[in-house]
Amino acid sequence: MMSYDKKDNIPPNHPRYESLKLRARMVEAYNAGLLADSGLIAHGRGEAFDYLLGEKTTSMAKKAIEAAAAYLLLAQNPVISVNGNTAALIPQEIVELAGVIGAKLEINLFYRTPDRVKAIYKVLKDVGAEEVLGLEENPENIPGLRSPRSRASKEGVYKADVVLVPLEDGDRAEALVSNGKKVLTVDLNPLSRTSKTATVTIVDNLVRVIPYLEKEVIRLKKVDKSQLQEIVDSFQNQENLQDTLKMMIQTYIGQ
Ligand code: PTJ
Repeated sequence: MMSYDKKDNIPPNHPRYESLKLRARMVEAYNAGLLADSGLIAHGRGEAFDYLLGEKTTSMAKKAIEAAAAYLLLAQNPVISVNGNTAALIPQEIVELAGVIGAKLEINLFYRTPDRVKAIYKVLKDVGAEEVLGLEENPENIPGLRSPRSRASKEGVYKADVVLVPLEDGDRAEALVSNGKKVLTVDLNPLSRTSKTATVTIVDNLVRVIPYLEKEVIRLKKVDKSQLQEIVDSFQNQENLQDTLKMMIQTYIGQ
């Protein structure tokens, strides 16, 4: 296989160094059997939106991250759902975040194959995950869904009150919300059905979000529950999405 995409071949002074490094990581993850082929396409779509964000965490995203941290700290049963893109981009960070919150980790794949589940499980274990759900032979199902994404671990997503689902598909986001769960998502596309459906949408790159979210969780652990509740109550997802979209359009037309 040609090695043009290997991280080592990207000159550090290349103007798109960081973006190309991430791309190379995704190709490696695909070759290692972690990522769905559609995961590469999804990543490319994300890159385009990230370009419009200026590849930085906006003030709107910071607000959404604060709200997500508050939701996670108020939750009785918080769960982090892990797909191929998440495992490829930030395995260590997602495991650390789960530890800081006391959240469960559950593998949930749209393009589910036994080999991909095994590969993702191994990556999470290798970076220190203690328990990883989503491998059960007889899982529960989320009512209203027919794809493999209807799978939900009895001790995980099925009984969760708050679920962090980065790069979620629209049907599942809708089904989770309809089943009474608070859905926190990370999606660079503010127009996606998932973005519009979720309780909190963080429009930012997952690689920037998760370390920032961990810091916010640590900061907000020191404040009392009434303050966390205020953060949650004052967050308006639709308004936040509209402000983000306005910012992207202004970037595009150069204002
Ligand atoms: O691993 P699987 O089998 O569960 O499959 C995962 C993918 C992502 C392939 C699957 O869920 C899928 O097809 O997703 P979609 O419908 O293409 O949606 C992916 C969304 O994530 C798009 O709106 C992208 O803009 C966005 N996105 C891509 N990369 C990132 C991202 N958002 C945040 N950070 C990223 N790095």
